[in-house]
Amino acid sequence: MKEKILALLQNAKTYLSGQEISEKFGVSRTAVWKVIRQLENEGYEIDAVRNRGYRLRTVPDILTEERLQKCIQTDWAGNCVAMFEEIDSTNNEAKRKAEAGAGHGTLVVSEIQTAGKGRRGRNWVSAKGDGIWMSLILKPDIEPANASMLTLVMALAVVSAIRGLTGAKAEIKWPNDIVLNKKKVCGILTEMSAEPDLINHIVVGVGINVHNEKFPDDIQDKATSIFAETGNKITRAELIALTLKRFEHYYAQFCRFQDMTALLEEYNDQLVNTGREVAVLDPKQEYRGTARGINGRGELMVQTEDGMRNVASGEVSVRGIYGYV
Ligand code: BT5
Repeated sequence: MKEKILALLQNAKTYLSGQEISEKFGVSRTAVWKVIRQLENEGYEIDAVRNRGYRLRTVPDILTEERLQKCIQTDWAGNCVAMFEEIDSTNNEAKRKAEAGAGHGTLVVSEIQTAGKGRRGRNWVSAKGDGIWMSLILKPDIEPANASMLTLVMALAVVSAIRGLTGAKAEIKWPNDIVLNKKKVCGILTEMSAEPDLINHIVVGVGINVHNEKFPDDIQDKATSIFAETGNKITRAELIALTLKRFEHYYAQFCRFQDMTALLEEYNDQLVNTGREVAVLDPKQEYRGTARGINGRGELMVQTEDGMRNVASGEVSVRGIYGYV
């Protein structure tokens, strides 16, 4: 009954009275009212006006396996989707799946993460319904030393997808953040299981804040969402599908040389750090300089008083001297 009433509301051009709905389906008006309440609890916004009836105002952005499968049009990325209502971390689940034999291109998505994680054990805020929390399993034939560059490849894909869907100028903050108006809208976490010269699997985790209107106090100065910056209510399934499509494109380019050579120009065009004063938080010794873009190895080139230094991701963090970027 719920699906039928929903379809009726979706197709209606104007208000539908409770009487009309109850007569159409031969159910009581109380039953209709109960369904309306149920839909509201699921996130549908329904105007109820005396003497006129009900009108559907907004449809929630519900993420389901079927919806994703419909939207995803790729050769291999996301060819198999595992969707969860709740999981500790999609990266952890993807690793478990990869160890159990899941193949290249398998995608894990969850509505909530109870232990979403960033780099070095940091926390990743992953509230329900607000964002995209997903992880892609890769089993590439590349050297383990080149794997960290896949974070940069995914960053290009996310930037391209956000720009494609919203027109907003998303930019990359090297190595693993995407920013909108200099605030963090996405973080990427790449994890690998490998032998000294053989990759078992790689998991590229992507967290994108889509609908969030507020964030916890400790990150609200630097975190943002697509909705907060653009006012656009995009559909998460579409953003996931476009990100995967773009990832396939950039990944093929990356695989040609197993590095960033073929993507250098495009990457540096999207890089927010270029020309900015940065602090390189090297555990051995922190230093400052001016960011000059990445090289073919995906390292950030930083001009310091003592000359150019190439900063490899993984070991260090880079912060803007005058703010987060
Ligand atoms: C990252 O780490 O930015 C990588 C985040 C990857 C998250 C995805 S979600 C799907 C998959 N499954 C996972 O468990 N993880 C991946 P890092 O550069 O270390 O940044 C972490 C820092 O970003 C935190 O310490 C906070 O300061 C901030 N932060 C936490 N949650 C945030 C959010 N939702 N939006 C923006 N910033 C956030």
